[in-house]
Amino acid sequence: MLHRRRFLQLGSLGLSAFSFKGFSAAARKPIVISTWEAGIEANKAAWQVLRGGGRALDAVEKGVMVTEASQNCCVGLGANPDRDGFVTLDSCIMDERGNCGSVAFLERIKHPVSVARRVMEKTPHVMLVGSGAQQFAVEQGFPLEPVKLSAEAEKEYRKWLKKSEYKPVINIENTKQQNNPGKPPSKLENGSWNHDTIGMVAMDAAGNLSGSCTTSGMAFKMRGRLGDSPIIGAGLFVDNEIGAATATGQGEEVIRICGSHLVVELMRQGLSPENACKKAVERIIKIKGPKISKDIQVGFIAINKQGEYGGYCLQDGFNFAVCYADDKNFLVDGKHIL
Ligand code: SD4
Repeated sequence: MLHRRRFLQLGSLGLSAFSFKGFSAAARKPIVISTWEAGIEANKAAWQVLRGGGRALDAVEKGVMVTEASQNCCVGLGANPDRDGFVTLDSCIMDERGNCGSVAFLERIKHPVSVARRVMEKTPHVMLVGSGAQQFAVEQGFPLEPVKLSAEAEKEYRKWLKKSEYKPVINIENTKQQNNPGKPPSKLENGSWNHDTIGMVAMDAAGNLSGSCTTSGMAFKMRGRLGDSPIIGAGLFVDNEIGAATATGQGEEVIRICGSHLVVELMRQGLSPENACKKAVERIIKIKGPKISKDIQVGFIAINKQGEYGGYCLQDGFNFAVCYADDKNFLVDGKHIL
């Protein structure tokens, strides 16, 4: 009662949204953030869950399903294949109780994030891969989709086959965009984005956090290659006491530093989401030393229990979508170091 009266007094002075010693402002919630411009559409679906008082876990599943179903987003079955011509998908999900599920190297399933959720809820395990993951998905009632590349992926793959050069470069956006810092990234000449992942973290009205991450991985990758996205602690991490983080970019670099877990631990030490993401990017630079190159991109995004959000990346060209009201769903350019 005392608290409420004090809050009302402060509110009448127009001072409700601030903090000082001994009195902290109410957290901004619900809130959802997600990687890249496809995050805008994904956030809309997540917001429908959150605005109705729904659970963050449902929001982060529904949100990224939009991207998985989109044909030109380079995330789901419409995305670029591996170097042998097969689309293989990786995904994970984590809730406020530390429950998590993951699938990797999954073929012919439209919504890997939902299979990851079933792994979390229906099995005693965290991760299923390859044909075992597919078998589980089918047993759970997910239909097997035809083995067929989307028209765009087919075109790109044929182009790639001409040289078959194994030189994976992830998330380096086109020069046009790099010459226009601050402008939203432009699509590549073929109309698609040069990224293959969506990571999403959210806090619901009850103050609970969850996250999801889903990808087709690096285009024309070696068959069987996995990145960070399905790996809990690398591509995604949630700690309901502190915050949640997710990653995109060159998965190998993210795995090396347990990126998303690192971001959450840095927030535990008191860093803001943006500064925690920045420190994680700096760690990658430190580890790579002189081997750091303009061909590597990594971006992190994070939220904390106060509903503060932030992101940071290695180099120009990364952005993320932030949504915390019906009329607030916008893109933020990631600050960068290189
Ligand atoms: C991976 N991190 O497979 C993913 C790729 C990515 O936008 O983020 N692409 O390494």
